[in-house]
Amino acid sequence: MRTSISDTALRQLIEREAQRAGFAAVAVTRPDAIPLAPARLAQFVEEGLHGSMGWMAETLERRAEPSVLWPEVRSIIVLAMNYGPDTDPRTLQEMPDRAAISVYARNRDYHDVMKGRLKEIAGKIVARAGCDVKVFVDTAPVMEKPLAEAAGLGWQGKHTNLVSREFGSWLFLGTIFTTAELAPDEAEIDHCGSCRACLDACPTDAFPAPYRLDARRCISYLTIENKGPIPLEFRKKIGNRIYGCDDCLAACPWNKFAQAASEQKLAARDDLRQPRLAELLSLDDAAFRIFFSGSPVKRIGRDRFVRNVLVAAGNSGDRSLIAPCQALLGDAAPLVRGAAVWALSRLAGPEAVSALAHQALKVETEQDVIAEWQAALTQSEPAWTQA
Ligand code: B12
Repeated sequence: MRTSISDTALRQLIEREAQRAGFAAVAVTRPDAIPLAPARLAQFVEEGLHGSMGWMAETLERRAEPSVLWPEVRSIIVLAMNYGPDTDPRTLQEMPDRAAISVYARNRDYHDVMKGRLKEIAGKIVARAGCDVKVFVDTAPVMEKPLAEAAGLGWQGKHTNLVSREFGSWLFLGTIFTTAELAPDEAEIDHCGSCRACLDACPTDAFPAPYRLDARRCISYLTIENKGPIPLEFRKKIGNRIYGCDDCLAACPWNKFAQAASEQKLAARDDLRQPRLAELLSLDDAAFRIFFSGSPVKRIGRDRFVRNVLVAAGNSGDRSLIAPCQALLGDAAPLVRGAAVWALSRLAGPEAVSALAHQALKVETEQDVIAEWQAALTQSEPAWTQA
């Protein structure tokens, strides 16, 4: 039941509360404002571009149309939080003994930071307007980017993420669905022009065309969503990126207007700015959980994380990492053992690799790890001998 608050007063309340909660921008759209999204999402899934993210296919219908997710929804309030970095994340690529954790994951999990605040704002809206609300950040079947574009917060750039003229490519998105009828804002238009900086910046050629991403090739997917071994063709290209990737975002010229995040919980934790690979390689499950407590990194678990660090170690050319990589050959997780084999094949000489293989293959039973050894033994030249 709607109480007597005027539309203007409700709008003012939403803007005031969003600002108080630390959101950089807020705007409103209608549930039927993204008519092109269902077909595009369906095409994405039909072409298999979502890879192993089976939940994208399972939630297709309600994800594509907000009114299928919640038939009573009348308005969608889209909120954006700035997480702009204070330095260019690409500078880390020149430090091969260090790990690059993508900007979004260098402090608290943004889901946790945003969800509580969205609920507070939603609570205030309910108290004043007597409407129903639902709050979503990231994990719900909601197409946040096209909704944000329709609300006018920015446009979906060629890298497919929302770009803002005020905050560049560094915004997190969240939504409040409500049964209240709110006047919608005007959609933003595309300001990418002929620029293709983000497309050219991708280390793994993950964009089959502008505005389309093949998640299976995206380093973010490969290091976070992908549960198995990282396909060989991408390992060298991943460099030292151990959790997510910022290259397409960081290349965006609109970042010249971006501002460093003022939100302390989203500004980088000092020890996650450029952590040493050597230290990360030594994390066991307990140490991993403590080090990444409250961080989004925690959700991939220690084994997948160490797999990623081993790929970066293999790319480092740093022979002081041979010993910690070798220690992981006996790890309980086949995923870790396999990645350790690859790292050593890039760091140690052929004689050392062949001696290690001889020992390991006497006891190894996992097919994936055996295949890694076979590949390591047939590799003609280890990386450290190359220019
Ligand atoms: C699945 C997912 C991923 C997947 C797939 C990414 C993708 N592009 O789909 C992976 C794991 C790869 C990923 C990576 C990242 N993600 Co992500 N991800 C999501 C999630 C959960 C769903 C996105 C989705 O619906 N994808 C399906 C595709 C079909 O939708 P789409 O990208 O909007 O596709 C559109 C275009 O293809 C377009 N299109 C197609 N053809 C054409 C043609 C023309 C001419 C035009 C104009 C458009 C167009 O139409 C489609 C529909 O709008 C959202 C959260 C959410 N619930 O929305 C976060 C989200 C998109 N991710 C986010 C972030 C921060 C990231 C990373 C930057 C993290 C990192 N640093 O590693 C990277 C960026 C990689 C990239 N370039 O996309 C933020 C983006 C914020 C923003 N400003 O846009 C979101 C919104 C989470 C959040 N709540 O803030 N992510």
